[in-house]
Amino acid sequence: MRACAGKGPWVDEALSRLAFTRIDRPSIPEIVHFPQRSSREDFYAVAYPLMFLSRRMDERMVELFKKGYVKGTVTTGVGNEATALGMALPFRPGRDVVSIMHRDLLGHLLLGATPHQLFCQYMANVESTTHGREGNAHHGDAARRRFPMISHLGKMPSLVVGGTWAARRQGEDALGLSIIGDGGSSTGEFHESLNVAAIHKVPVLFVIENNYYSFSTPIGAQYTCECLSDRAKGFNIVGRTIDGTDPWLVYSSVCDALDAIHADPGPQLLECVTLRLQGHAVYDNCEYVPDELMRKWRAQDPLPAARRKMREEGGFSEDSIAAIENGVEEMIQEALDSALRVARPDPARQNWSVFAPAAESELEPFRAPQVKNGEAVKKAQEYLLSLNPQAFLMGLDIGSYGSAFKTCKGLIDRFGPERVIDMPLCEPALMGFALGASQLGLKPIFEFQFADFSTETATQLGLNIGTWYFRTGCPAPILVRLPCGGGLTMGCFHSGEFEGLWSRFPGLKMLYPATAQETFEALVAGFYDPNPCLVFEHKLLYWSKSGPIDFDGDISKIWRARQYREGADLTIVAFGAMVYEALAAAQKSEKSLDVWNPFVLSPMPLAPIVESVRKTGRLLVVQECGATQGLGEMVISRIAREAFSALKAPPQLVAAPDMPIPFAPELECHYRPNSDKILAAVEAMF
Ligand SMILES: Cc1ncc(C[n+]2csc(CCOP(=O)(O)OP(=O)(O)O)c2C)c(N)n1
Ligand SMILES: [Mg+2]
Repeated sequence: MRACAGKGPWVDEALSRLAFTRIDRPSIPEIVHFPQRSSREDFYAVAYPLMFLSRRMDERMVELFKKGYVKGTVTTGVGNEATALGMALPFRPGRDVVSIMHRDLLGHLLLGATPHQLFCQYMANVESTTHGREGNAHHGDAARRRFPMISHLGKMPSLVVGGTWAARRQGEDALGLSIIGDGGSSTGEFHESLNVAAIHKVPVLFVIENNYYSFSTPIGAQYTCECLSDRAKGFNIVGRTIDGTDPWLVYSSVCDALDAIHADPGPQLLECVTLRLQGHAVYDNCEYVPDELMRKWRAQDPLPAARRKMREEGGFSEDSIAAIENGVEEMIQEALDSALRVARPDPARQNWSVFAPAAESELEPFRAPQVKNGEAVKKAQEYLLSLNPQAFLMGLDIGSYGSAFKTCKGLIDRFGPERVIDMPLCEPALMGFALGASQLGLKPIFEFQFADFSTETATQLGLNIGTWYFRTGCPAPILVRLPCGGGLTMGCFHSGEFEGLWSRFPGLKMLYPATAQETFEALVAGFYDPNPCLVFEHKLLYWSKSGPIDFDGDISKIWRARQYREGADLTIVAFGAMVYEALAAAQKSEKSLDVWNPFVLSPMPLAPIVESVRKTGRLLVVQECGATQGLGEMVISRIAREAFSALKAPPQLVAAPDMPIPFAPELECHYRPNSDKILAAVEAMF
């Protein structure tokens, strides 16, 4: 084997170091990556030392856990080394897009992590790849395309699909590697990801590590098909099931699959029937696995078999192998000793910001005389797509149909189906796809058909994307558009707002415009911000409200609360379509009302509104959704704490009742706040 030019992963160095420990010939070859492949004669001299390294590191990790150095848990790959080795070895660190799972310590070592980093990660010290912000197997190197897994199984394949797709779209020949267990393969998003990859012909190898159990649940309670690779038929892709305890078979099958998906891009599914020779995690003694079965598995342990083959097929003597094992043990001990010397994280020296810092940028000014809010959405997207070749739109029915509310009409004609992409109906995988694409330099603009469907993506958007920067240090610039709100007789599944829900997830920015100008500004600011930004677009306003757009190109001025009317007697804070109801109430009222919209919902710029309340002494907040679903109560409590002494009356909230949004026009009208209700509330405050 020859080294793959330009690669310098830790294992190359480790293997060359082990080569010196040999007592007799032959030497340990260096690793090659796709499209080269190792010969069988060379294979075990690489495979066994690495599998041994992985086994011993797993065992040391368990020891450390028992001694209290490792927190959280340890889910070892004991028994899975042949699969982990064979699947990861051909991939090119930093070039291919991968996401490694909790039994793949060896996959991490092969694709860029060092033993020192892994020990640091498990001990959660300052040199852990997550800086102690996440633990256990939840690590990677997002900047080098090794996406860190999250606990929620089934959530990583879509990122690999999006990342690989993005690399390909930028002219690279990247390949993807996505791993899942037999249990994780039952999740909806795993299937969604296969479907998206098949439709968009993304060359991702999906590996299922079938180790017969999902925690304590045997495969008989997990699925009914004969092989998990049978599921490939549903996506019209190639699926194979192989013995995952045979490292050469796994390796050569993966190489075959990569040759095929490289020549004719598209996904493949490879099920490796592998072993879990220990409990699910350190706390699990595995008593639910019958003794006889465990004995049978132990006899199939891939490690002694690989050792034998290193001797028999690789021509290594017993002494050389023992010397290599000693060399591995020494390397592990060195890594552990150095990890134990690393400092613990210091809360006082943390950067606690959940947001990536924004860079200053001057943009092209944009002006339009009089446009409807929905037209402003279209113009903003047109502006962004034309100035940013890396931007693309994704959603349902946004292509020739122009999206449910026509806010994308005509964009496909100008920018083509490569940049205005009609996606299949699977919001969770689409959101993961957007995250993956954002890591490879593209800038997704994601349209939900209705804000209501955003609940489908609570994990992907709220947990994976929201925490991404905090965990990885890599920004996740994704613009998410949410057509929201009621007043169109659409009932409780098509009329929600959800800003309250999404505000509960740290790491997401949010904007809620009311005017055409604000709509344009919100989309532009959200797009250029390095963080995930949610823009709530009230769909009642799309075609009922209009105004000019005058954007001077200065983004920094956008992130501020908006004032619509100056008054001395009472401050009204209104969200979205309620801005217009508040203004109508102000028109009718005899009192002089100061009308505001926070506009930026997260992080909310309340200072000027606090000043307004200090001036007026009265605060009334108006929101369209129920009292406990929105941000009104939070606005009241924050302002009351800051301007308490200035208050002349208790602050009030006009909100819908805490109930689902009713359908019939009469019922919905009764349910929604309006200018009369606001006026009544204003009067009651004097
Ligand atoms: C969506 C989700 N539900 C539950 C869990 C809790 N959990 C963690 S690992 C695991 C078993 C996973 O089994 P499998 O996918 O077969 O992988 P294995 O651990 O066997 O490698 C479960 C249920 C989870 N992580 N994610
Ligand atoms: Mg399993």
